[in-house]
Amino acid sequence: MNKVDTSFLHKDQFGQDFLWGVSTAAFQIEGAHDADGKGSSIWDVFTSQKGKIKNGHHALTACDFYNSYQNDIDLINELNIPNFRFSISWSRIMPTGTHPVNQAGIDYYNKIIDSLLASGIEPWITLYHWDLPHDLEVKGGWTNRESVKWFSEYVEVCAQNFGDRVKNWMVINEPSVFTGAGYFLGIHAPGKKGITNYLKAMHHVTLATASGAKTLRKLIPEANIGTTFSCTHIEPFSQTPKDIEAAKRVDTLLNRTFIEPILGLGYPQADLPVLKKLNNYILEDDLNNLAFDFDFIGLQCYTREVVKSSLLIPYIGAELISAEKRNVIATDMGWEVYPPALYHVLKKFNSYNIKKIIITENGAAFPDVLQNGKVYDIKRTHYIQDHLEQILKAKKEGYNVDGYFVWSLTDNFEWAEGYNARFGLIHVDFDTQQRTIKHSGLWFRDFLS
Ligand code: GCO
Repeated sequence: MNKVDTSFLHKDQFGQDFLWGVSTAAFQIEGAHDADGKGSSIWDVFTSQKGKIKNGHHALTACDFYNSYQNDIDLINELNIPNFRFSISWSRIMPTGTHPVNQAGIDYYNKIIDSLLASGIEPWITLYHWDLPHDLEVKGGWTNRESVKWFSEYVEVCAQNFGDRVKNWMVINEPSVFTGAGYFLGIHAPGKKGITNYLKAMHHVTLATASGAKTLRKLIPEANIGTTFSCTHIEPFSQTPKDIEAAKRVDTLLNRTFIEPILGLGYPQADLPVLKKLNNYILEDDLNNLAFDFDFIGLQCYTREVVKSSLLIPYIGAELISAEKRNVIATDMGWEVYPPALYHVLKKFNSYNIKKIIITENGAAFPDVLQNGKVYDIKRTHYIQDHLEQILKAKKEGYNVDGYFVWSLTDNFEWAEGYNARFGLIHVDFDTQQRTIKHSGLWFRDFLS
């Protein structure tokens, strides 16, 4: 394709120091599910269970990044992307989740890091992107308070082996999503359900976030340490007091419950009474061990949710009115395309005392049109452009935002959706592993040139 029109939008408008990147996650791209000593993760087990993943998809191979990483790093370079976010597979580094370390796993990530640096691309590591070692789940996983210790030991191994070259770290990815989906609803790994599992996991993950960050700070004093949160702009379905109150409860759960404790504000129990049940699991010293002074917070905003009061939904008394029911434009994930959500989220999180905010994920799943060896995905291009416009709007109004990472580099394994949702700037033919840069990737390349 020829050079794409980027005249109306260019990276210079965001400032010289604005960070541009692309994000991925180990389980979604690596494949090589048992290569070179890797242990099973909860997602290896969950995807092997019938009926859990749409169309029976699994990630045994995924994008085969484990073997084709150099090719994909070359593609990152071709797209002019200076920062690459990837996660470490805990069970590659520590197959049982605790010592001993698997040196082949360390060697693999050293190759990734060294190849990125040799290509002039800055590595950004996410330490936990949902793939808990299965052997730890057998011991209760995140519902076991020991998980805080297990995680800190794993972080220590990563810091010791990669901290000499990797300066940018994210501790946990989207705690609200993996605890909610994996320990309350049972629709993600490990498939647990119920409020007790959920609240135990919530508290232990929050403790682990601070503990892991402290471990990084101790071992890599100059590191740029952050952690990431899913966040969604929440609006009431109507202006009735019931719907407004319901929207506040959903906002508390989805946007405040995990971030406020690490900012030293404690759990927002006053605005979501069910959180008072956390007191059953909070030990006396815990409240002093929930906070950490992060260098940045990663926000991952894709859409907005519209909320209606509902007595039928326990604990929260609210229901989300889907994009489909509201007859609005949506992505293949069923998420409304609503770019102002990003502006509102930036405005909201600027009200907290946060040093730097980076959009560590934003992107869209739409079907790709393949024609004559090219991939047309103009909807994805427009989605990215429209969200960048919202960032510019926020910046012009004085709100801090310091970077933007597209989700994702290539189409990949989209958890319970399998490969049905394509988020990549680069198309993957999963039968041949052939990569093809999409229109959106070419636009982003020229936007960054
Ligand atoms: C998340 C995860 C990613 C997803 C992406 C699209 O935010 O849920 O970090 O792994 O694949 O967000 O859903």
